[in-house]
Amino acid sequence: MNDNRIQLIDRDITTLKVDVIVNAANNSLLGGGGVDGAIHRAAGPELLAECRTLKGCATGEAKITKGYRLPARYVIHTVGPVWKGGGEGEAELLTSCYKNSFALAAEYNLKSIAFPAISTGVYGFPKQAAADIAVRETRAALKADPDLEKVIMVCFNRQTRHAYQTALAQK
Ligand code: AR6
Repeated sequence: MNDNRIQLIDRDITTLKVDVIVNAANNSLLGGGGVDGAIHRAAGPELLAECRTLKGCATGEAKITKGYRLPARYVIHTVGPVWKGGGEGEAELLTSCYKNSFALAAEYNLKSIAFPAISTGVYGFPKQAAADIAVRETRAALKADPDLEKVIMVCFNRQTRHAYQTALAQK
C-alpha cells in the first residue's frame, strides 16, 4: 500500500513539477557537476546566492532552499558519502541523507518529493546497495507520514532503474 505512492521516472529531475526536488550536493553547497550542476543551471543564479548563505552542509545532513526558476517549489540539498569501500559508515551516512530529507519535507509540509540516486554517480556508491537504502527509507517515511502523497525516484540510467525495481520487488 505504501509502494503505491512511489514512482520511478527516467526524466531529468529539473523538469519535475513537484513540491521539492532533492539535490545530491557536495559539502560546499556551491554547485558542481552531475545532478547538482543541472539543478543550479535550471534554477538560475538566485539559487547559488541562497546557497552561499547556508555555509555548507555536513555529509549525511540536508538543507532547504527555494526552487527559483525550477518548476519545483523547493530544493533540499543533501550531501551523500563518497564510497570508500563500505567500511567508513557510508551506508549510515546515505541513510541519514534520506531521513533528513524526509524530515525537512515533513517540516515544510511538502507532499511530493523527487530524489536522484544520491551518491551513485561521481561519489561511486554501488547502485543496488544505494537503491535498497533509498527504498527502505522511503517506505519508512511513507508509513510514518500518511500526508506524504508522492515520492519519485529518478532513475536517469538503466542500471539505476533496474536497481530500484529490484529493491521494490523485495518486501
Ligand atoms: N536528473 C536526475 N538524475 C541525474 C541528473 C539529472 N539531471 N544528472 C545526473 N543524474 P551525481 P553524486 C544522476 O554524480 O554521486 C556533483 O559534482 C546520475 O546519473 O550527480 O552524489 C556534486 O557537486 C546518478 O544516478 O551525484 C558532488 O560533488 C545520480 O544522479 C558530487 O557530484 C547522482 O550522480 C555528488 O556525487
